[in-house]
Amino acid sequence: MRHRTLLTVTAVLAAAGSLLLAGCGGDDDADTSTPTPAGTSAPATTAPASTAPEAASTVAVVLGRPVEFGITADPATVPAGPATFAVSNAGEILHEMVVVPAPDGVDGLTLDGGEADETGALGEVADLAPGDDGTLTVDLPAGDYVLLCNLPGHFAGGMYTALTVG
Ligand SMILES: [Cu+2]
Repeated sequence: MRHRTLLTVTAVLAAAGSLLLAGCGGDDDADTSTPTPAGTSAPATTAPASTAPEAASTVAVVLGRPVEFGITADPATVPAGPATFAVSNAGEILHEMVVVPAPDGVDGLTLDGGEADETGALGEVADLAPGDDGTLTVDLPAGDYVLLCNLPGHFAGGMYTALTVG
């Protein structure tokens, strides 16, 4: 009789323990399933300071505004020579900025399939997550350029803008 009571108590305690463990397990699952903000995206391309003389022009480039496939450059005309592009992604999806010579304008860059021909590109700030920014410093020969985002569908969606150098 006494033995059975002990067994019963033990069983009850075990059951309670299982419930507690199950409760804890549930909490743990909830905790681990909470997405941790991925702060792991690689730092944006940053040109070495040695390539950025004090006389470099600065062009502010904003991606993802006023529409998601929008891109603006301010100023849109700079003198030939070193220029630093300060690029920020104000949109809600991933974007990039590529500096492409475009002597024949944007139409001369368009490929079948809607992507842009990046031949001769001087550089890029790749894969900017929303809210991120990055810089690129390049030596710009005089000429006509297009700043564009060549992620799939973005260029075809109108994500380019002209830059005149010289
Ligand atoms: Cu884009």
